[in-house]
Amino acid sequence: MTSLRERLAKPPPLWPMFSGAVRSAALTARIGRILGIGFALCFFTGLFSHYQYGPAGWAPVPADPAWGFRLTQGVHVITGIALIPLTLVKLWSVFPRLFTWPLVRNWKHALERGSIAVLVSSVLVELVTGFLNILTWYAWHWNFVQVHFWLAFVIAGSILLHLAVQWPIIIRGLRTRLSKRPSAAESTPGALGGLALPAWVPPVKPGGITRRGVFLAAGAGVGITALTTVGQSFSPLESVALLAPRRPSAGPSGVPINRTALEAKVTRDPGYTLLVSGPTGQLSLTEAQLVAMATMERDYPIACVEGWSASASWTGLGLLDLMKRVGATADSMITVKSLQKDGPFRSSLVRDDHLRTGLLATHLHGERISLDHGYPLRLIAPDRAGVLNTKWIAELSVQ
Ligand SMILES: Nc1nc2c(c(=O)[nH]1)N[C@H]1C(S)=C(S)[C@@H](COP(=O)(O)O)O[C@H]1N2
Ligand SMILES: [Mo]
Repeated sequence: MTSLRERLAKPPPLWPMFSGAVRSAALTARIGRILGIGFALCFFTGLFSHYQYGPAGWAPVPADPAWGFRLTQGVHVITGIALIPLTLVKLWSVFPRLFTWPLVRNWKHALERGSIAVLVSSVLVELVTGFLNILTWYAWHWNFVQVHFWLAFVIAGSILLHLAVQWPIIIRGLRTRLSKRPSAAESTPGALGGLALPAWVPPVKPGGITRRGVFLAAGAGVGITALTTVGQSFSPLESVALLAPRRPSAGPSGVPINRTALEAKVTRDPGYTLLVSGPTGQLSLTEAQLVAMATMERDYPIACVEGWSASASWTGLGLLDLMKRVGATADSMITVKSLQKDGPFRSSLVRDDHLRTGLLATHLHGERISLDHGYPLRLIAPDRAGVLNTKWIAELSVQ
């Protein structure tokens, strides 16, 4: 009779064994380094865009440069997409470690494995739901923005913990040449953790893809995904934006539509008037009056939180100029309400530099604005998330 202890010393008969010579600490550490840089870029651009999405009352609202949000949100989404193949390659490179035997050696090892489980699952949820969000497919009932935001901190914390725990192996891996022929001890799951090899580990099989080959293939994968999506916000590359959910020039007046009038249940109203109210009075303006007052021209891009963006040139009325006629000042807070009856984006608040620079647009690229772009009147401000640039304005009021 073999004791339980002896039986547990060896993995069960059908337990997966990995004997390839490609995976190694040198490869994993290098992929990890790029992944770390990618996550940092994605995290900080995401934080900034989150702030612009719902700015804290005490902090100033940036409005300069006009393309600021376009850049940060564009980088956030492109790095997020590029992180998907890179994460998969990283997971592939350490995959055999899932099957190290014994599964758990001691409480410290259990804790380490637990923290990896948290890291991997939160990264996968974040990347997959983020990607579905870009495709505007909300296949869940919870609030995407809140979950995406808080999960990012769980990931950041788990990455720092992971770095701290693995630091000696990472440093050793980075110091080992990628092209160096791996020894048996270097290329097995146990060896990745710096352990001596038990006798049951199969010998290394020669041949197959090299470490350098994996590294180049991963680089090509990331490069191709980035190149074929960056065109959704960088128009010179629009023609190769094969994987991008949106093209920056596909839509009325050469600008994409986020939500159409039909989706928002907004129709043309011949009797339309804009209601403007403030501390010193009320104004009611017809469409003809608004168009007659529209003399200001501005080049402000539209940049959606879902990643696409497009340059656009608008004509309209200065928001602050109009609001001053009902007693607003540059320090006021303005509520913009849409004709849209329901939906999360039917109103927004404007203050600070957005109030001073914002435009109530009647024309886009010299044409009367289309119903889908917010006819008869829409808000557009520089360096501001698309979602806050309310379309089909019905009412403006000073808070
Ligand atoms: N009333 C209203 N305004 C809205 C929206 C909306 O759903 N309803 N969508 C916003 C979003 S998410 C974006 S990205 C921009 C896009 O403007 P566009 O459709 O003219 O390109 O409009 C914003 N304004
Ligand atoms: Mo958007």
